[in-house]
Amino acid sequence: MASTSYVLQLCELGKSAGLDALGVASAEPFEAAKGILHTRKQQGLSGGMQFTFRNPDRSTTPESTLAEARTLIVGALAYQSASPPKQATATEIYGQVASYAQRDYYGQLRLGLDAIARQLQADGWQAKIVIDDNALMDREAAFRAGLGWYGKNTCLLIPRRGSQFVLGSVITDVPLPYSQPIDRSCGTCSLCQRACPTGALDTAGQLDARRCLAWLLQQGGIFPRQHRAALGNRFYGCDSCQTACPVGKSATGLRNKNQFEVAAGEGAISGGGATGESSTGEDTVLDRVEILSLLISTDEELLRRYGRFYIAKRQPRYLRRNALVVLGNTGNPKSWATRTTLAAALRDTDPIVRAHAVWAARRMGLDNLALSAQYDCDARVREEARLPVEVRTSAK
Ligand code: B12
Ligand code: SF4
Ligand code: SF4
Repeated sequence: MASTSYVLQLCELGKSAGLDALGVASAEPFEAAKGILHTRKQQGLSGGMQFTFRNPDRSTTPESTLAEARTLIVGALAYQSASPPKQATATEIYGQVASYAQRDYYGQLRLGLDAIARQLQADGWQAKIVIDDNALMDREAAFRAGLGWYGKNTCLLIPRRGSQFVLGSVITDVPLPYSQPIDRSCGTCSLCQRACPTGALDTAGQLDARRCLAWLLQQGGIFPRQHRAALGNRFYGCDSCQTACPVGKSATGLRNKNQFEVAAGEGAISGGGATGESSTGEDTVLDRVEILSLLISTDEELLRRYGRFYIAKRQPRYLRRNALVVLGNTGNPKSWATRTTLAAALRDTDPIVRAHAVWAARRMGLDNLALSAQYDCDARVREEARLPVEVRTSAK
């Protein structure tokens, strides 16, 4: 077995490359988590998601990624809280991008884990990095590596720092001493459950993906009608169950990466703090999207601008769909720019775009713009024209 000082040396490398917390765990299969994946699927709570649900054996068995796997070195990288939503004007309407997607945090995390993997390889060990990959349940790895505990928002909470972290692992064959999992719970707090706009979090700490806005924005097809109003101005991802969480909010500037406090995770062998911002070289901030300009953009432009997002089947129509729901919820019906853009979307060749444009128009009280939709050749568009829509109070 390699010594604790070797672990500390690896952690030091990760910290210097920007990681905020690190822990070490056994690469034994995650048997309990596998059972949970199967149960959630059977109960329908996975809402058609693939990800780790596609092949539960694989995503809970590190050996399926590296045959000789013995150890997981798990790293966490903090991301900044979302900037406050910018106010819509007559000509500009903004859709909010969730904090974790505003920059290429996964790229930064990869740099940190890569520093560790390269050292392991230089010392003759095998090492593979997995980040947000269907091959491994990242939160379960982080839990086992003592980085934090499961909150009722289902996220991995790091003590005193909260859940605004991305997680990833180096799977390796080196035998190392393991960190201890943290025995902690949320106690009587239930702020995240109450903050969820769609009631997607149950009291048993489970997430119902069929109601989770973060998933509904990524899923293909028609955006479920019953959750459109709750979407508000969210364009990609949802932060509500994390921003409601008090853990990590007490220390000043804790969520600001530049001032990030260096503090060791309790169960983890070593935690760390970034001394500066690492950069992947193409690290641009994308905290919000301008809805009207998105709606008049070409497919190529949309894929170029938002290509790092998870977009169902890589079809830009789903970016337009999400933008139209945001438009219905926040657009100004008196604005000429809004009406013109909406009129164009109502004539779009794509029925998914037309269907959501009908809803957006009606949500803003602009039924007159969408009258011809009742004769549309596509049943989904006709349905949007027929079913009742609650007109926004601010649009009346
Ligand atoms: C599928 C997925 C989603 C789905 C489903 C999320 C979910 N809760 O399952 C959707 C699209 C909704 C989603 C949303 C988000 N995601 Co996501 N997602 C994933 C992915 C790909 C797999 C997660 C998974 O396996 N889920 C399956 C379920 C069964 O797992 P679980 O909920 O973790 O289950 C455990 C707990 O429930 C616990 N448990 C069981 N019973 C009980 C009971 C109680 C009381 C408690 C407390 C716990 C508990 O044990 C279970 C098994 O380990 C991972 C990446 C990866 N490869 O791991 C990222 C990941 C989980 N997502 C991440 C992020 C950042 C998000 C968002 C914050 C993004 C956003 N702002 O929109 C939201 C958060 C929503 C939320 N509350 O979870 C991070 C989480 C980081 C963290 N600190 O936890 C991950 C790890 C990506 C990464 N590599 O950083 N995500
Ligand atoms: S991400 Fe949003 S919709 Fe999903 S559980 Fe959290 S608060 Fe609810
Ligand atoms: S808001 Fe409360 S219940 Fe939810 S994760 Fe945070 S501490 Fe736990």
